[in-house]
Amino acid sequence: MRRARFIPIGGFLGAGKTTLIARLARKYRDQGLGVGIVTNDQATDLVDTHMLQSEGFEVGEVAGSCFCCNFDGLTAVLAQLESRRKPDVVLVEPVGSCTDIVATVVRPLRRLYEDKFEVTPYGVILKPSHGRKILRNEPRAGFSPKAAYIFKKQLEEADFVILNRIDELQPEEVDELAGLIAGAFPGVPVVRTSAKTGAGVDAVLEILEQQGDFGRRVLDLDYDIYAEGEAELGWLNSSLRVTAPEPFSLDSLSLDIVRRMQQSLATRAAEPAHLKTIGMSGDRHAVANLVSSDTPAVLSLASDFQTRQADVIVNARVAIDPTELVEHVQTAVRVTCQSLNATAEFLQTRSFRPGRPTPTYRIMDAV
Ligand SMILES: Nc1nc2c(ncn2[C@@H]2O[C@H](COP(=O)(O)OP(=O)(O)O)[C@@H](O)[C@H]2O)c(=O)[nH]1
Ligand SMILES: [Mg+2]
Repeated sequence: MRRARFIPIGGFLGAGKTTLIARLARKYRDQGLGVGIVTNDQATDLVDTHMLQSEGFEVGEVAGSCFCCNFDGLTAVLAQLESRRKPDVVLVEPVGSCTDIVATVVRPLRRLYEDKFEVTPYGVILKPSHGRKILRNEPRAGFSPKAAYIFKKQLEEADFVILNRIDELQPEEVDELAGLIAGAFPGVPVVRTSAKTGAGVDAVLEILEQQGDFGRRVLDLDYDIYAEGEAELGWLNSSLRVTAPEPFSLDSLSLDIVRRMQQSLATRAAEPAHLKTIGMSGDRHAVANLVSSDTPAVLSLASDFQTRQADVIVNARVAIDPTELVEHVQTAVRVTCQSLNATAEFLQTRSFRPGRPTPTYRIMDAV
């Protein structure tokens, strides 16, 4: 029986996983292949899922727990995708604060589902904004040493590292980052990409074709530090509805919420790992993102649309108390809506610190 290719793409929060997955998915679709995508989050209401669905992809979502701790949730979603239209490739995005993916996802899948899936080499994206400081071991990298520990462990288990966002970097900055990666993880192939422009994405496709002894970098991981590092992040998913008597800009709504959050979090010196919003009105979508305190908020998907009603989802992962994070979101939404002469009704808000990871499987020996 033909096996589907299972393609995990890892990396820290805001590294560019969803953007790269969307690019790879388009390439595979253009080749005539059936594509499935699996997203993952600790809670429901995930911007990534809506964004990928808006591009017409088949997306399955594991919500409420990470794959590593809910391996059966992952295989159930894989089965659903298969029953809809058997995909040739399945692109899979683990939660950006998770690590130990090789032992808890790649190896169990290889061992238990060998007849169904061929697991490709595991690529992990390096996020330059935080990565430069963390790999230089700077004392103020934006996150605590425990969160920086997770960031480094994610890269350590990669079969290849994807040095992303080269469109934003000078050539010497790219070289410096490649040197830092080579110093910290000797011998690991590094691919330089821009998921935004598409540069280097063909090189990723080539590596994914390779067969060999991949998925072998199993981590020596201290789960106490890992759990504490993850729990330092406040997590929030909110859904809300915005209405106004006169049309307002869907793009301004999505971007201004993120901008205002960036400003207010800066007053608390709370480092954002990733803030994102999606504004949805009919089949129109606007997506805004912020990936660190020292980079600007961007409108990554423009709708150029004016509307009187929009559904909005806000996802925030920030080094701050989750209760306080709720206040920042509510204030940013309220002030943004006032400026657009609109009102917001919050439908659902979940905010929490991720719990201690307890993997379903952890396979340490070679598969
Ligand atoms: N300039 C630039 N922006 C990127 C690139 N890759 C991703 N982004 C942006 O970075 C933000 C976070 O990307 P996303 O794919 O959601 O990250 P994820 O959290 O790892 O899934 C979005 O605004 C993307 O548009 C890139 O190569 N260059
Ligand atoms: Mg994502």
